Amino acid sequence: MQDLRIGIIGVGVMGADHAERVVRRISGARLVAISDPDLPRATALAESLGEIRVIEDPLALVGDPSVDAVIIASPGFAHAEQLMACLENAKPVLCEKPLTMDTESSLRVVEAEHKLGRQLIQVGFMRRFDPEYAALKQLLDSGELGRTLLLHNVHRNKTVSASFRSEMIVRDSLVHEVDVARWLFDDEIARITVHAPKPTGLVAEGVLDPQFAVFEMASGAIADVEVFVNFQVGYEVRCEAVAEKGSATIGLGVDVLTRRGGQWGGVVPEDYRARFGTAYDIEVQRWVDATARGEIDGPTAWDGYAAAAVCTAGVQSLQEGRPVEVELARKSEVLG
Ligand code: ISE
Repeated sequence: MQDLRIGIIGVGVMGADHAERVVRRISGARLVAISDPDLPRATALAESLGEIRVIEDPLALVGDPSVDAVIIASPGFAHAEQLMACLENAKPVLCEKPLTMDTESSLRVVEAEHKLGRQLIQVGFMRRFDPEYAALKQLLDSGELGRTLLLHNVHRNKTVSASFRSEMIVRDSLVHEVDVARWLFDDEIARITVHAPKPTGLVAEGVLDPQFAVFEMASGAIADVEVFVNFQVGYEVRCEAVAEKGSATIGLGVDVLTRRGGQWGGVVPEDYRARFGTAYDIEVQRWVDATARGEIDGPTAWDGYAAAAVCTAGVQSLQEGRPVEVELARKSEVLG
């Protein structure tokens, strides 16, 4: 079996992390090309990782015959065009979240893939591959705790760049918990309310951080999420599921407890690369293995579309200060 020849579009923080991952930790795959508008950055990365081509135009990378499959790690606004190019060239693609920035373009991507009659798109909702989340999902699905009624989620970043505005907190950060809730409950989110509590004074005027979201699932279950992207301390992601006969919590960060200098404690990871490093490794390895079989093995384009629809309603809720119904096409009508 030939190695899968991978091209990566966008080598900022996440794309560079994936490039290193593919080169050093993933079997059955080889990084052959990268593309980024910041040419010096792309060139430096390519040189540091070995014999990797830099292809300036991302669409040329997709069409290049030396590339079998693509990882998209460019900013969300570029995804729609790049995903369409992957579909036109029949190239399997692992696309970082969000699938696209709005519901309409996400639905167009779902429809275009459906027309091809073959699933080529997997969305990078990496929490599904984190061993703790996977164990939580297995426990809830086993029915041991009875039916799951509530989810309490916490999602905190140490800091984000100054360009990260209120809407991005919904589309770029909260979107992870949108997927977690849909996945753990195996249900759609019918209604979303995003509250803007008193904002931290440590961000620019007008940025609504933290945010507190409530998802009402179609079945009536509820999930709440605190998203706080300028928490200052470090990266913290937790989820507690409350079920009929018990609760289960993951992400407590109690890996190694130390005692020294009259104090005890552990380490709060700096960012998602540290916290979800294993999840990313598992995600990419499983995507590579599934691609070799002509399949995908993770969140689908539909999952990306559903998350985009929830986030669109979430942004509206944040702006209008009221609960907003999620408008989702009927899956059976779109996918037959
Ligand atoms: C970033 O894009 C991620 O995906 C991280 O997991 C999330 O914590 C962060 O808020 C996003 O900006």
